[in-house]
Amino acid sequence: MKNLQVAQMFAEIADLLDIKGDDPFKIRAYRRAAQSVSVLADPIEDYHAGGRLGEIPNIGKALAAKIAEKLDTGTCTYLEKLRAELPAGLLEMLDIPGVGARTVALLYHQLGVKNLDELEQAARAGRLRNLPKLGEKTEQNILSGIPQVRNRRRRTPSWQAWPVARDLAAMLSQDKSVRRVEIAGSLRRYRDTVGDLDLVAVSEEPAAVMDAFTKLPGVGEVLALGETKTSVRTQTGLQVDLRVVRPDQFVTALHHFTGSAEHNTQLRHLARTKGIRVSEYGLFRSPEEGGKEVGAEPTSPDLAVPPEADRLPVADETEIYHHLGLDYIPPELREGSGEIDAAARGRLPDLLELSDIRGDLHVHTTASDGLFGIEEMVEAARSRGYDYLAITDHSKSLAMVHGLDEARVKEQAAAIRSLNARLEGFRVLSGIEVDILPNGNLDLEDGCLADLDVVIASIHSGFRQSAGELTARLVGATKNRHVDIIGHPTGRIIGKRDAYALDTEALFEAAAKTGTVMEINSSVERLDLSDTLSRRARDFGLRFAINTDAHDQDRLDEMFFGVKVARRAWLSATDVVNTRAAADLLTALKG
Ligand code: DGT
Ligand code: CA
Ligand code: CA
Ligand code: ZN
Repeated sequence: MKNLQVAQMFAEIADLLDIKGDDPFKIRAYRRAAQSVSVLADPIEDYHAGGRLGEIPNIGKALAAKIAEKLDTGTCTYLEKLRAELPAGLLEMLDIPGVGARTVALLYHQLGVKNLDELEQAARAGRLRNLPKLGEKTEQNILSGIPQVRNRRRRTPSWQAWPVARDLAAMLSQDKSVRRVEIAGSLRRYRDTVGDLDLVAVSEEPAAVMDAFTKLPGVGEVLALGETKTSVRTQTGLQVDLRVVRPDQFVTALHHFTGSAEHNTQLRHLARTKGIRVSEYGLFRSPEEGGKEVGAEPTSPDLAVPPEADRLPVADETEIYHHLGLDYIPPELREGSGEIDAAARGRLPDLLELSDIRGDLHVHTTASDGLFGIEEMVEAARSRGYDYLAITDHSKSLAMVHGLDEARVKEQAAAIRSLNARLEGFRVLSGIEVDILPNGNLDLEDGCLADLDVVIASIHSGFRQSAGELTARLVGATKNRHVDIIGHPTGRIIGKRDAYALDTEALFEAAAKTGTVMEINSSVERLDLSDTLSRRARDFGLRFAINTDAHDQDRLDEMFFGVKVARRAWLSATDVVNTRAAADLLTALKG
């Protein structure tokens, strides 16, 4: 199965075109194609053999031809041509915080810098500061960013791990020795980054499964090969642990390897007090552990497998929890942070569901840096079953993306009013993502903001100010009576830029006073606020908006990941303003 290779081929083409400054629609077409191919359940070879490549979403004639060529010949002439035009080292430069395709192109064309090492030398020699739009500060940031790129790669952003895990699971489940494969570990708990991937397979022929696993396409080095566990590294450097279990062990094995380790440990302690032993092999009655008569045990309790006669039946994970007197705990909550106690007392939150979301309050259009017009974004929102959509383009200080000034905001709001007059059963909300300037002022006049339905205030520049200055900017924004939502509050880009130095406690306290809503930005690179910060914000009584910040139609789907963050933060629908009907929402925002 060559799905992964084909997806990577398209992703590389997209990056190279981006550095070349090619057409954004074309670049996006390649990124979408990479995505579609990476989530295909069947081998792409089957599509090719059946003449059905065109049936894959986002694959038109030209892309189908490239796939066919890759499968038939092992190469893609177009990619080879792009690679010949640009040095390979440019791609890793894209990983430096604050360095995008445009900067990479500039560094390459003006200085001939071709990779991280050369970039580091040039920056040390002070050769970057005189380039247009760069300056001494950027030079310094690049210098401090390079070691980050080298050191990173310890944890992988989950959005990159998902397609790999799905591909491997799908390929493996096609082997005839395998009955079933499931994704476990931190990925199943929807953590935002993962250390490695964990798969659990059910089979009565473990050796055959291990053999098939190590031979899957995309698998590089075999790190450990055992009877029940095998670890490999993919060609892209991700470790994958596979456990193979018997059918009767499946439920407890999946549970065990979903973790977290802390959750498992706490659960095992609780089980002991109830005379039950929990392990990956099963749930067992263990009277000597519950009663007073603690018998001498020959081996460690976690290594010995108890007699089959003591096995408790568990048809699914819910039954594991019920045997222990607990409500079912969803994977997102299994972090050992109070969930077991809450489950024992029937106090788990009624977690937010994707279907609770009634609209998206943060999207961009062609008026700033989006790829679609208002009506196209509305159409995409309607097709997702939403009741409303807020149009929140950038404000004027972001000149590079044609941010809106007061006059254009007014014009856009008028266009939205007349669009609403034509729409039935859907409401477009006028809005803006107004910049919080480095000096703390908002980028647009109060009078302009007052006329809008939704005002998001965000920071897009001056990230490297002191914690005091950054906090003061955000706290200042919460105090403006027209600001409804703080957008991507910490500015982190997963695996690329850390959250900025910021006193989040002070921000939450200020937002609680003014009733300002915190955004959970669901864009997969951001997920900002994070799960832990969102849970903390909830302690302050704050409300949340779960938004995608989509710059095109497809990325409205990333709402899914924002909802996962909210669930990991123990949020219910009542904590989230965009679960309300439009009229209710507007009252909540203005109240
Ligand atoms: P990661 O890979 O760092 O993102 O996090 P996990 O949670 O996927 O951790 P991993 O891959 O080391 O192990 C997968 C699961 O296996 C883990 O969540 C719980 C279980 N597990 C692994 N080692 C231990 C352990 O030493 N004790 C217990 N109780 N469970 C463990
Ligand atoms: Ca893992
Ligand atoms: Ca693991
Ligand atoms: Zn933004």
